[in-house]
Amino acid sequence: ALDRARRIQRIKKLLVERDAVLVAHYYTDADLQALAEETGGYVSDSLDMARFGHEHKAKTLVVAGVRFMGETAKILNPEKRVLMPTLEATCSLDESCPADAFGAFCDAHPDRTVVVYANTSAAVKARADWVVTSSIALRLARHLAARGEKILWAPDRHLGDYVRRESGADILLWQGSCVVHEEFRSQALLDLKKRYPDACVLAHPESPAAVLALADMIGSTSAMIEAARTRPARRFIVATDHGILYKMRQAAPGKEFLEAPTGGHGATCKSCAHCPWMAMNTLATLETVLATGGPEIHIEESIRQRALEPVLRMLEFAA
Ligand code: CIZ
Ligand code: SF4
Repeated sequence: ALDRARRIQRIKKLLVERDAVLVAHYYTDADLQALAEETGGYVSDSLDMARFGHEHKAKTLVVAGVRFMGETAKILNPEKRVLMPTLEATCSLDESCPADAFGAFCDAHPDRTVVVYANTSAAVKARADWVVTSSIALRLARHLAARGEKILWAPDRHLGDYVRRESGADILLWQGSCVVHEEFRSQALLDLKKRYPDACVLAHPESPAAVLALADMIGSTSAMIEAARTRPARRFIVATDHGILYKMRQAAPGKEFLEAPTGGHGATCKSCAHCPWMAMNTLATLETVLATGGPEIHIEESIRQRALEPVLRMLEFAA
């Protein structure tokens, strides 16, 4: 405990010395989220992390999350130094969608507007017409469908399928999925709902359709936190990475949060939903990156410039 306190003090001191600001995702450890909040940094979803990092005056951005979040920060801020506690923190969606294979898929469907999720590499974004996060996915699909555009959607098939069902848009799907949300089990969720009939079920659209069918509310991480705060229920069942509970409890003190049941193949704990890559962000790796100045995110300039267009389009559309 003493070690932890000393480490936190050192990180706070290094953030000041390095003119650095810490931006953390909702799925990272509570310690890191608290540190970001206490040091003038920010905790949010990938869209708001990008916005905050872009608008903040610090010369160095420290991104606690997964690699695509650091890359998005660098795409938007080439003049800033973007550090991450580890570059090994990838994402199963990003990994499912290599740029070469994705480029060939796009080439085979030239009549479709290419929409990629933020959870992709800079090289995949460079091939896209639009980048989206889950907070604006449905709204963008409706917007494009209203203009008569057909969509190629990558990489999350559950999110894409959900957006297709809700919007009625013509969507061709890449077959990626999130290892965390894919683990939620509909039958076990049904059993839990029977045990707690008063509970309100909040689900992230990266979850399978059978899970979404049991949800009272489906939305992005930020929308789920807002629902926890504003819905009258006293008890909630939460189907997304359990890192979000830190912010939910803060936003809705006194309410009770239960984790939606998983298949029991959690990478970091047997039955919890927690992203193994988000879990690589620790106080120790954060301290090291601040002390040593690395690892740092670099993106080839031609790729960065091409990726910047759809990222800016996203920010403008979201505004
Ligand atoms: O599942 C993820 O990685 C999410 C929800 C990212 C985001 O948009 O914040
Ligand atoms: Fe990727 Fe899923 Fe982890 Fe999010 S929770 S970073 S979508 S693997």
